[in-house]
Amino acid sequence: HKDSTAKHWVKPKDPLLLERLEWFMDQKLALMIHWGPNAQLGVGMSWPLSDDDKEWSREAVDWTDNDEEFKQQYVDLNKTFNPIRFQPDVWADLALEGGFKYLIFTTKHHDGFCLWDTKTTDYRITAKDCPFHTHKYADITKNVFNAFREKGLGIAAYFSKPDWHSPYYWAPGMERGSFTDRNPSYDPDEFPWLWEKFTEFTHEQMLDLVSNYGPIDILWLDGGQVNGGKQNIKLDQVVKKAREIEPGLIVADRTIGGEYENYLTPEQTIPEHALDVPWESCITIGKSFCYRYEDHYKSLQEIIHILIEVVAKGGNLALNVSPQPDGRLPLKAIERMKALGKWLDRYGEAIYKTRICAPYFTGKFAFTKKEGAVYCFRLYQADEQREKYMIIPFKEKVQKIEIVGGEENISFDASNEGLTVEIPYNKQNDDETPIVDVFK
Ligand code: FUL
Repeated sequence: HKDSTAKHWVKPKDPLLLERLEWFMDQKLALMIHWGPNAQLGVGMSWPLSDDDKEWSREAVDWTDNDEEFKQQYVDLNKTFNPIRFQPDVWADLALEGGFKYLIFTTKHHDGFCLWDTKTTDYRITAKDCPFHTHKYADITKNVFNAFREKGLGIAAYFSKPDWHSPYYWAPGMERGSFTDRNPSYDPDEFPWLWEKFTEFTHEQMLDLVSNYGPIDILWLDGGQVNGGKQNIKLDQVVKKAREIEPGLIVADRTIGGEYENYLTPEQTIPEHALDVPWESCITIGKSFCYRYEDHYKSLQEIIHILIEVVAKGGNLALNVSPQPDGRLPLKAIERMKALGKWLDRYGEAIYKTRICAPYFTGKFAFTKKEGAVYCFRLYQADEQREKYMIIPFKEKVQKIEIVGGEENISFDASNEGLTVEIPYNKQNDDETPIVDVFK
């Protein structure tokens, strides 16, 4: 499930889509947001409903027996979800300040709860039994998308194809909620009429999002198993219709390979080597994709190093941040987002719109390139002192070397090993924990 490899990627034929993928590769940094009623309990999204082994449902529950009663409590969380401190503009402002270029938002996770005003189900944010339905921002997806779009940020709709709430996803006589695996809980060949219903339902939801919540840049389709093989939801048909509404729509049908996986989406991991196809790693700022009352947040240094490694290997980073049940982003996340934005104000030049450049990533050094310039990051580990002299393992001819953010050229010597540079004292950063030096 986790290993996306470049050989799965199929180059689209549509020139507009290729252009959109270049746009995608320019963006580099997405704010991914997993949110829903589950935030109230501070448990993982959807997975507490599953009987899967702990490894797969790794972020599910760590404090209950995961029994039937608990599952019912989870399902009923829509009746108490009332995020009265949700302010979409504040999220969008923070995203902008943090240097994020596009949003990936969970319109519907596997649990089936819809964060938009869809006619297809009552299990949604705007239905009467959800206390938030009277709020001015009740249509959360619409308000989030509009707020981000107004700030010039790109929009990706995360949409789970598996829908554990849909009656069409369960075989007749089968208890909804007897989750055993990644589903569905029946063989589509045995109940073709039911699968047909499920396919229609899914198409309607996807097309509703594309036609009424657009313009959408990316359809981020989770649940690769629902498409391939028997669980065929005729993605070709729905994508065709979606692209009539939204030409050039990027589709990330995860982990399935083929023409609807326009980019690869490794999860909680960075590929070992640089990949010369479009890709995006989704990585959480804490440990979980969902809001936890106690979570261990990555340090600014870790986040920056992850971003550099991802970009040097040719990918985008989708950094996941999960809002609290009241609608605000957690303070620890806000602090890191702001600090990341500050760092990107200075070094973003070496990140955004760059492409891969050998020797890519060595652990100590990372490289990117743009418009005839090569950028080099010297990454410092947490306990490392800043270096005054270093040998950059770059063997091509260079005319001059600058420190990004500073104007002056610095002196260097080219040898077989690479480029020996000396950092003038006044050009060294004065940050207490050195994170990187960036050369151009
Ligand atoms: C996975 C889901 O099961 C996780 O909960 C999360 O949404 C991640 C991004 O994708 O497949």
